[in-house]
Amino acid sequence: MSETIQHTRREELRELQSERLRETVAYAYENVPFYREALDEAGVAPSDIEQIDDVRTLPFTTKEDFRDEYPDGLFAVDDADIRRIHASSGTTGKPKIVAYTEDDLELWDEVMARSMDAAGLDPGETFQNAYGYGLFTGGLGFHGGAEAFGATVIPASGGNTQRQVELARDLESDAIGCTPSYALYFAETAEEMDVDPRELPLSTVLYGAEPCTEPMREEIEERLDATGIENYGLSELIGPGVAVECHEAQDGMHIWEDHFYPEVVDPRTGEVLPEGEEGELVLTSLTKEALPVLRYRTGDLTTLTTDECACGRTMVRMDGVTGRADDLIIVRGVNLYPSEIEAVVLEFEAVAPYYRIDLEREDNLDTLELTIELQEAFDGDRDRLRSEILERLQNALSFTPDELELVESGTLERTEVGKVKRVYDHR
Ligand code: DLL
Repeated sequence: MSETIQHTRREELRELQSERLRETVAYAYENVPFYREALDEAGVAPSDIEQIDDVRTLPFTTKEDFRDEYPDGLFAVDDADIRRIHASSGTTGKPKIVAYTEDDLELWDEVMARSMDAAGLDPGETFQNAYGYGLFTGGLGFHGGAEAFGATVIPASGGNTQRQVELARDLESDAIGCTPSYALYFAETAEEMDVDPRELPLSTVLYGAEPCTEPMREEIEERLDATGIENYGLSELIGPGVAVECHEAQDGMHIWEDHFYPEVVDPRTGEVLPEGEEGELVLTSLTKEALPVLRYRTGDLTTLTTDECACGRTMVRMDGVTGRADDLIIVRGVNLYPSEIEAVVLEFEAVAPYYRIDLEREDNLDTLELTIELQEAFDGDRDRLRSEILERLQNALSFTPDELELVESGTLERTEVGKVKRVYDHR
């Protein structure tokens, strides 16, 4: 882990990326038949790759490729050189199996330790790791990184929330790592236990693994009186540790692009978009051994910027993920992402950060029902609030749900383990 690489001049970084891309493409071509065929078919030889922009000549790798090559068709090393296996948390179809050599695990520790530093943690502080341990990359990814960074790790894993509150209080955890929805559930559980979550020693929440809008972050920060730092990553590339916000600016996540090279493409045409335009994030690993990945279509929608960051780090930043290309809800011709609905409804103070979207099809017509939870303290006029929310949705998104239900605090199901599910498609 070095300060220097994080502050490298961009021209130098490009040189490093170019060199690493040349190596990665040659290595993948040599060791993974899948890539050899894909490159041959695209008419690209490893020797054609000279500098980092040549990445654009490479074919994409997709989620389907991972599924087709299940379980180990994309691995570039012998089984005996694999030290660890993880799997993606996909809810449908076969999981994506990913592998790590010893060097890959070291790399993972390094990028995660960097993330902890960017998040503003200090070595010696106590990190409560409430990401799930197991095949999911969240638990062990944060665990290794926190140890490498020099933190004291509490391997709490997901769930057991009352105990987690006690641990945070009694062991004086300085930071907690968990999904954003779990951070709120944690705060809620503390309140039920008559522990004021704001009084807990926690000063940083390293949240990630699922989308989190700005109002949701504010809610987390307010409820826990802590700084919320967003983390992004995916198993196919390594797990968490691909990108993280810096605590200095909290303004987009720095991508550790000396190891993961980002592009943003038009999700429909695959064309590379200029900086600042929103599209699908595509990532190429530059130093991975067991599982090199060329131009992986993440499905995650975001924007990139190389504008100067207040923290002085020079690495490109990505915006919070607005949605996944496959999360797009199309109802009666209107295209929407759940996060857009979330951002609008959470602007209302009376609304708690719990909602669900139910999609049905009646007589060949799609309908969307939105259920929103009210804050416990709300005792205002519900009908009025309802019409205000409907009006805001219509103005902001040109969309009105077929039904909008406001329910009491505590009604909607909480996610204690794993990723939150907000959209229920019954069509
Ligand atoms: O979720 C890795 C991770 C663990 C990241 C802990 C951050 C913290 P997967 O289970 O493979 O890996 O899921 C990857 O989750 O493609 C995104 O769709 C989503 N995702 C991850 N981080 C964010 C985020 C981990 N900050 C998939 N915002 C990704 C929105 C996120 N979506």
